[in-house]
Amino acid sequence: MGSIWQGMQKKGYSRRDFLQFCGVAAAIAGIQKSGVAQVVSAFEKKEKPPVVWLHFQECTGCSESFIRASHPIVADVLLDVVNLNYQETLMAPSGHQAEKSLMDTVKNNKGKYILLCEGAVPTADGGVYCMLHGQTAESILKEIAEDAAAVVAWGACASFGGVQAAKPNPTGAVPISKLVSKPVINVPGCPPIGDVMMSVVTHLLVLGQIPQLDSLGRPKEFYGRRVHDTCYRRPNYDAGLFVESFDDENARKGYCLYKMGCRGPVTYNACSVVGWNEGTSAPIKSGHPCIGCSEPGFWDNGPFYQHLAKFPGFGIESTADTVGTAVGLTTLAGVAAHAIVTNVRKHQVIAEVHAEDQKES
Ligand code: FSX
Ligand code: SF4
Ligand code: F3S
Repeated sequence: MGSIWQGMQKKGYSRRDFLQFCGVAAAIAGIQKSGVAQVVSAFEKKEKPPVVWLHFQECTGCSESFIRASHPIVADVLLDVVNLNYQETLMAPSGHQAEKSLMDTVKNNKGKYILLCEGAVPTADGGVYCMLHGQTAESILKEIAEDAAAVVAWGACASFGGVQAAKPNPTGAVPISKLVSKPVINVPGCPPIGDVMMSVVTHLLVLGQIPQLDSLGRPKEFYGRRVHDTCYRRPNYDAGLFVESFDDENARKGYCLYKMGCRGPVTYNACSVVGWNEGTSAPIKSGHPCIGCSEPGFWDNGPFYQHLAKFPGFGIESTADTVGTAVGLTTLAGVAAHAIVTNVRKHQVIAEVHAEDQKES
């Protein structure tokens, strides 16, 4: 473990930081404590795995999320141990130098480099709506993906088309998987969670294999459960305690956002568990309903503030593979039906707890 430690020392990290790095790196790669040595030695491999990161139709929120992953030491070391040979927003070279860097990586590392993609790819009118150094995004993607060891699609756009593919999809935007003839690891969300992104890269580097994926190509480890299944507001849902408008008393009490359009019950993501900014918050924690940003076609599943009619499956054992992601919208009747089957006693108990909390604060 010498060279990582030496590198970190040069950057001013302490021994404690190093030990923290070892533990966190193992944890985010989904490896038991006993696998720490495996993680660190994988990070230390003499041959740094080449990585290229392509940007297509997107807002760069995925890059922003990645570089703000909440384990800065791991992110720092990760950026040190891979050869990030091409990333338009982070790389120093530009123009011909940047192009050369991309093409050299591909030519000299056939079958070894990892391709990370951000954004959807336009296919209408010969693909002219997104061009990089005189070439269409579509032709660049196909060329670079051809010899990649693994292909990752960051965000809703690269995974499912995102906002570009929303109706009427004027540029004919499609996800990466539509144009690439090998399995693509989809890491959706608009944007995806930085720590989840880093974990996926760490998993690829450390284990040298693709993580287990669900039927939509998402790593099961992070997309295996609905936002609703781990939501801290869930007891309120079960008790039929809902926010009725954004500034009402129930909103202040932190009641369930189902009636405000929350898509948590049909959305698979780790927001309630991992969150952003060292787990500080996530949409629901900030008082806004989930808009289902990790699901295909979420921009067209609106209006966002109209609630779902019903949704399949209640148990946390449900996955996208077993229950699907059918979304329907309804009038108040759907909510009334839910309220009727709600456990009334539970409702009273939780309401009392909220009242008690308020008295204390
Ligand atoms: Fe898409 Fe990435 Fe949404 Fe943006 O760049 S997933 S528009 S937040 O972040 O591609
Ligand atoms: Fe949480 Fe939304 Fe489910 Fe309510 S409907 S419990 S706010 S995920
Ligand atoms: Fe997206 Fe819903 Fe999480 S909107 S960020 S999947 S809470």
